[in-house]
Amino acid sequence: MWYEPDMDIPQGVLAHWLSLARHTPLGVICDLDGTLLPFVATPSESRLPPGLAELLSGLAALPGLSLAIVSGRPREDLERLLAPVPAACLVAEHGGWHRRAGAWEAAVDQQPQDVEPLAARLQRLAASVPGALVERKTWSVTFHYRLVPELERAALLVAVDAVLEEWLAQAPGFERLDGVEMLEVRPSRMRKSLAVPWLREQASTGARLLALGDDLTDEDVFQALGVADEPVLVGPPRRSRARWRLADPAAVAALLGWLAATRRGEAAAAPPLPEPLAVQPRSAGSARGRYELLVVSNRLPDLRHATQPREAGRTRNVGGLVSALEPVLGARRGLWLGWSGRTRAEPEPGLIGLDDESRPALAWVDFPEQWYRSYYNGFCNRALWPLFHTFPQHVTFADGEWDCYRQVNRAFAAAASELVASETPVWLHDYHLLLAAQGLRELGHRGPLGLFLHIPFPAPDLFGLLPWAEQLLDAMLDFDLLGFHTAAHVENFRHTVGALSPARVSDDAVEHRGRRVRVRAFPIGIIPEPFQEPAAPAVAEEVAALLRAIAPSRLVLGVDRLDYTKGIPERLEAFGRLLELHPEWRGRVSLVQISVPSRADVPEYAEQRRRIENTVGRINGEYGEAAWVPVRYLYRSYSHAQLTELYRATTVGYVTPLRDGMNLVAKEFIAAQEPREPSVLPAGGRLTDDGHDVGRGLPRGTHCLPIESVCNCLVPRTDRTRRKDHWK
Ligand code: ADQ
Repeated sequence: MWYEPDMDIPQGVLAHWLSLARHTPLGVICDLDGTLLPFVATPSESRLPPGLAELLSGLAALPGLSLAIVSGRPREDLERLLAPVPAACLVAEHGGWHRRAGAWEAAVDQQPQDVEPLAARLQRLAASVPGALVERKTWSVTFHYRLVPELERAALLVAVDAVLEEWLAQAPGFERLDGVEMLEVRPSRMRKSLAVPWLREQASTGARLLALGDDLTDEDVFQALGVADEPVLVGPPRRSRARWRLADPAAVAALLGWLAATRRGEAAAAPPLPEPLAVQPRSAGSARGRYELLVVSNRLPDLRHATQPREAGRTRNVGGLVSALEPVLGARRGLWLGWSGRTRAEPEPGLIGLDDESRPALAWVDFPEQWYRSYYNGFCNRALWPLFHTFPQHVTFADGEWDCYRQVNRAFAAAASELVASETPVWLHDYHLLLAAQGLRELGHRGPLGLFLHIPFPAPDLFGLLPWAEQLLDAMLDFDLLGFHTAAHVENFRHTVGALSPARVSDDAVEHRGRRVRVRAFPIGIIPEPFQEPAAPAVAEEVAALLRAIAPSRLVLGVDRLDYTKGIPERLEAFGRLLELHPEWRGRVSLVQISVPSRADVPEYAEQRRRIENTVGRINGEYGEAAWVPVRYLYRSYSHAQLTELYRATTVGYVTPLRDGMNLVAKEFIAAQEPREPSVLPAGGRLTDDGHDVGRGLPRGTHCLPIESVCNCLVPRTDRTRRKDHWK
């Protein structure tokens, strides 16, 4: 079943599909047999009807859209069937081959003859039973039994099982796959999901994917998709990773036709949309009660980049916060809710998406563009962020942005209360969600509510600059537990409550409206082990190449999100000053500054970027020589494996935030060091006894790091082992 012309399509569902249909770049991955074409008696009898060929050609020709037809069939079959659609990319043999612009490329390193002995044995079996058919592909062999009479099937399959079992026992690189009235033996690495990163690359950055498939081999594709993509199961309902369902190939053709018409700007009276399968939009009632802990953060961890399509297990997210939270979420049957990272033109948020197959289980909403502008770029990042980091000169207050912040917090509260029962603990994160406890209480939430603030909490005089200071503070006191990084932030909060609220402040709590709100410092840490693993050869070589490029210089390394709180221009200036005051280091030391792009559409961040680039240019112009570039500035993201290797190869780690909640780079840097031969992290003399302040850098108002500390660290590596006081 799908939404029939005479059925009411919920507005949310329609808006959701319209936003996908209009997205650019868009990738469409469509399975062939059972999805695009109905099954016929033997594969050779399949034909592409002229109407469908025309539809696909039209689709593939649309700007900003890439179409891939994915199949288990051999290349020749796809070439024959899809000849009328030359613009389609083809993926044959379950991802083993892909064709773009007429040329085939192999994705598998097995030798074609590896499977030959098995094919020969299956041929002998097939020869003895009418209707059985063996299909030989480059690296795999398929046994079809659709035409074998029912009575003879059982015996035949017992014999086939025995042959396969024996053969697979001595061929560890291969696996058996049971399809619809066929089974296949193929290299384990060969999966349709290989098409996902491939098509994503074709479609280019920011692509969303629509994937349609009917059988178990398509589940690989669904699994490899990200939260911004849409998997559609074709056929009767079953347990699937897909979030939507269409009845049959006719429904698929109707959907693709609607998609093409929508992109061309033609109006369609009755969109033939799929019905939701795993997603329980808005009613999310089926999820309620299933989870015992809900984590809410503004942004979900990035599924799309973290997906490992070849991994046999479930979809897995990577990253520090995810690694830290996954065990907690796993042990407590937890769910993580956040913004998908996608925006939509419509003024309402998208449906709540739910993927309980991923680890951790994820729920998400798409934001209207207006929310992104007014709430995220607006109130969060132009009011709260600079104010809480004590940069009043960057603060902008706007009534409309505050209203939007309240609206988004209410929406997060509403989504949370749809997803979990009212007794469930909810753990919210960061300055984006300061009002969410109030929203949840209004909706009758009775379970414990906690908030962890990842950024500093300011002193009362600064907090009091907010025109809505009392309202914000009052809403924060609806939490049961408020966590901050440091005791100083806790103190600031207590003083602010004392100054701006009638609540009673006691030792480690605030009493308000008959409730007790606990307020504590929980300095965030990292999980050090991943930063201690040896690098894979490719990663080691990449970093070695960078080192060769700056050789014979020593490496001073800065790694940050590009943010004015991180003190990047100040650090560059300090490095320039080092070269000015200590000419003996010219040609012998290089600063590599890696800045991951961040909030680039907020004017203060664009300005910060310009300032950094100008400073880099000036220093290089002033001191650079033909064979030596003083500062290498890399405006991009690196994997944690690459960063780890860089942290190790560095002479001096250069961490100089002007203000920070904690600073994970400093901790990662320390965790990555080889204890017997460590690099140095000058801490500006601000280490606390418990080490939590490591790398917090500058005293207030200082705009230049004491460069002597960097100079002192540029000693030969062997001497450094004796200077552990610099980094310990
Ligand atoms: P951030 O402001 O993002 O975090 P930080 O604590 O330094 O600051 O964490 C940055 C993370 O991004 C680190 O894990 C680092 O490896 C990664 N990163 C930085 N540059 C990168 C690059 N070029 N490529 C890839 N990864 C990069 C906020 C607060 C902090 C607080 C943390 C945790 O602002 O004060 O410590 O949350 O609570």
